[in-house]
Amino acid sequence: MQREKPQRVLIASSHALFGQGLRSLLQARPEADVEVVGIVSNLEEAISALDALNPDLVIVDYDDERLNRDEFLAHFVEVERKLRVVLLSLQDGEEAIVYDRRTMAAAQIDDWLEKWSDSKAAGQAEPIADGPKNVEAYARRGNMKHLIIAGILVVVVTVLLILGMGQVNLLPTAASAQAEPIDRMFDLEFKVIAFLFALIIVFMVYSIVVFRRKAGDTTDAKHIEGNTRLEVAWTIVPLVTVLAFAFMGSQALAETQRIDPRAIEVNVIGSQWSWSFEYPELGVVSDKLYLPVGQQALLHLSSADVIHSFWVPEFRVKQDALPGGDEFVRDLRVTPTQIGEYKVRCAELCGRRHAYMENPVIVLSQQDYDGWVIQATGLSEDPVERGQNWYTSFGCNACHSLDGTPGVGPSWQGLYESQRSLADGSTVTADEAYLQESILNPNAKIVSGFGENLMPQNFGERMSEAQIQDMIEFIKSLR
Ligand code: HEC
Ligand SMILES: [Cu+2]
Repeated sequence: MQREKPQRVLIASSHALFGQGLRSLLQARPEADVEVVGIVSNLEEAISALDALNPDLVIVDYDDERLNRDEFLAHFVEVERKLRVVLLSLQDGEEAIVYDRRTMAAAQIDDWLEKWSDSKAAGQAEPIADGPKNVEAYARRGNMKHLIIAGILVVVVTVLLILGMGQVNLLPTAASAQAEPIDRMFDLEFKVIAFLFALIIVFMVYSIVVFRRKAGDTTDAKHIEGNTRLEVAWTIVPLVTVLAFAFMGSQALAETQRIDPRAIEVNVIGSQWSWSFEYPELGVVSDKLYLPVGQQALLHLSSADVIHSFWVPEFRVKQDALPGGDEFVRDLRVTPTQIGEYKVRCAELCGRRHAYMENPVIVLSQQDYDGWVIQATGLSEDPVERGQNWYTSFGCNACHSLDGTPGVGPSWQGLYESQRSLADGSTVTADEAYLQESILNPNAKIVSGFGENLMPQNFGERMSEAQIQDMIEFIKSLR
């Protein structure tokens, strides 16, 4: 290549040998047509030399640690004149690596070094060069830097997202035992989703900002053929994650459906556009759902017309109410854990007033609930009277008389606080605890003269605690 005037070269190195060696090397090749106009050993010297000597090319000693390379490059990038900067690394023997600086921004140098090493590998000739090992290591260090920064950003964004979402009350208070596993899953899923979101967005935005095309750069991007290790990883990791969530999800589902044999049964009937609640054990129908706290309720859901869906957000669980009769009744189990007033909503678009299909759900303490039952069933406020009522409605009267005549079981006349002689020869005072035990667990103590297993064993399941208490009050009144 022939020029009108020789290229003016400035050498930057604090090693005298580097400058002198390079100068004699260049001068030994007159066909290169270069003139070494000066040797500088630090940035200040270089800056003043730029003005004084007006070089076309600056050759910087790549291996000179005393020379702050980054500062050098950053400075020369800002210089507006047409200037080529080349990094040169002299190797043992006859070889030298040339890092051609061109007019790249400091941030681009890593990419360029990588590309350069690629073109080397592809067999393209570069001026005076060898030693891709060094270059690769340098490029890898650059990639590592980006990975570390992006990794830190991912962690920061994930944490911020999780904290931020903690501020937004996505769900109302949890007021049922079933809400616990559901919220646990939600929580975990949100955290994983926050991480995934951060992973995608951070890498995307980081790439857009940091690796955007510089003005005037018309070179092609690096061609990437694929990365087996990365592809295996991003297949296996999500697969395992999804399987783990499927497993935890099915366990959570099972937990929400755990059966309590003592559950209160309520028939829930949806209709356009309200809910109705039937308590078959009490013979009560209500437009409000009353439930005692801490006790499982087994709701049998059905619909009088179209498909509705029973949903109390505080309870989390949700189930469709279908028309079509007994065959289509769906069950839902809820164990309220917090006393309070909630609202059932219809979660299935069911017509014009679907949004207003709200009925109160009132969770009461056991005591208040018993009070409501008494009121709703129109029963007496007097426990003795209620006990007398249960005496016939639960069929105790078939075996127990009130006037002293023995039947299948002993008469209840004068029973309370009397001495009972038992089949095993011992005696016991018929106090409240004895009466309660005799009802819940009749075989625990058998009255002498009467047989085992004659009294039904299941009153504990059939009768509520309150009813048993009424029963005892009634027996006490027969003293
Ligand atoms: C099918 C018959 C039968 C029915 C129905 C029955 N019992 Fe009994 N009950 C017995 C017999 C027999 C005994 C005595 C044997 C024993 O102690 O288990 C007994 C004993 C008792 C005792 C202890 C009495 C004592 O003298 O020490 C109590 C209390 C009692 N029953 C309550 C009830 C109540 C409350 C009901 C209704 C909810 C009821 N029983 C229904 C047969 C019956
Ligand atoms: Cu509806």
